[in-house]
Amino acid sequence: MKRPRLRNNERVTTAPPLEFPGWRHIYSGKVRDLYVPAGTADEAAPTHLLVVASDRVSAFDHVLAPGIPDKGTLLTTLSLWWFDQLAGADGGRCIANHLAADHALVGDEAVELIPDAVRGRAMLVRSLDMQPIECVVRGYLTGSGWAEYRDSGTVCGIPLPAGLNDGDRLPEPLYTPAFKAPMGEHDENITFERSVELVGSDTAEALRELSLEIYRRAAATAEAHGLILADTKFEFGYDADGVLTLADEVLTSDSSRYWDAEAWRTGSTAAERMASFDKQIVRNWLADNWDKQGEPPALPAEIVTRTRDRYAELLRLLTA
Ligand code: Q0Z
Repeated sequence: MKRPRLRNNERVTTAPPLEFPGWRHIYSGKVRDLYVPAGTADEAAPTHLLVVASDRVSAFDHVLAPGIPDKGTLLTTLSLWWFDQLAGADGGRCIANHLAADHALVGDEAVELIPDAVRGRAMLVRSLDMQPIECVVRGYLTGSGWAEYRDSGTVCGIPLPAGLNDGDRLPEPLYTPAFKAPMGEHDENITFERSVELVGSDTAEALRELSLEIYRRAAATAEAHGLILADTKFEFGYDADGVLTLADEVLTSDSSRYWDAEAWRTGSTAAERMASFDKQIVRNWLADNWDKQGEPPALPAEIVTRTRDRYAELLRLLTA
C-alpha cells in the first residue's frame, strides 16, 4: 500500500498515535489511525490492516479539542452492527465486507488479536485494492447538495424538480460519486461518466448498484427505528478473490447524516427538521463561536457531553 503523505496541519493538536506490539502505525487521518502488521516490509502489500477509530472529532477541516469520550467505540460498534445487518441479518442478500474472520488473524503468526489498548474501537480488516471513488448516496437534499441545487437546480449535475427545500426528501435516492483526492485534499464531485473513465464501466456500475442497494436497506432499517438516513458514503475495494467488498467504516455519524424522523415530519424550520445524530452540534457551536481564522477554540464541556449523548442515542435507537 502506498504510504500517504500527511498534511502538516492535520493532527498537530492531537496526541501521537499509540504504538503496540505486533503492529506498526502507518497513517493517521483526522479521526482514525491505520496500522499494518509489524512484520510487513516497507513497500510490501500487507494482507491485513488495523483500523483504529479515535475519540477525535473534526469539523471545518480541523481536528478539535477535546475529543468526544467513547466516540471511537460508539462508531466502531455501529459499523460492526451494520456490517452484520448487511451480511444478511436484515434478510437481504449478503454484502461482502472487509472484516477479517473473527477480527482475529488466522494463519498469520505476526499478530493474533486486536491489542487490548484499542479493543472495541479497532477493526481487523483484510487489505483490499481500494477503488478511488467515494460512493455517496443522498436520499434527502441538504449540505453541499442543497447548496448546489439552490444555485443551479442540480445535485452533482443531475437536474431535479423545482421547488425543493433544504431537508426535503428526493424523489429517488441519488448516487453522486466523488473522486477520492490524495489524503488531506478535498474529494471532488464527479459525474457517473467520469467514474467510468476512472475505474471502468463494470466497476463503476457495480459501485453504483451496491451503494444504492445498501442505502435502501439501511434507510429502511433506520426508518423502522424512527430515524431518517439522509445521506451516506461508502468505500469499496476488491479482495484477493476479486470480490468487490464494502470497506472502511459504514453508516456511522462520521460518514452519514441521521435525522430524527418525528422531528423531520413535525418541524417547521430547517434546523428543527434536521435534528441530527452527527456532529452538527459541534459544527453549529463552532460556526457561532469561531471566525474560521487560525486554530479553532476548545469545545465547551456541555457541547462535548451533548455530542457524546447523541452518538450513544443513535446506537441505542438503531440496535436496541
Ligand atoms: C482505509 C483510513 C486512516 C483508517 C486505507 N480494508 C482496507 N484495505 C485497504 N485500505 C483500507 C482499508 Cl479499510 C484503507 N483507509 C482510510 C485512513 C485510518 C482508515 F487514517 N485507508
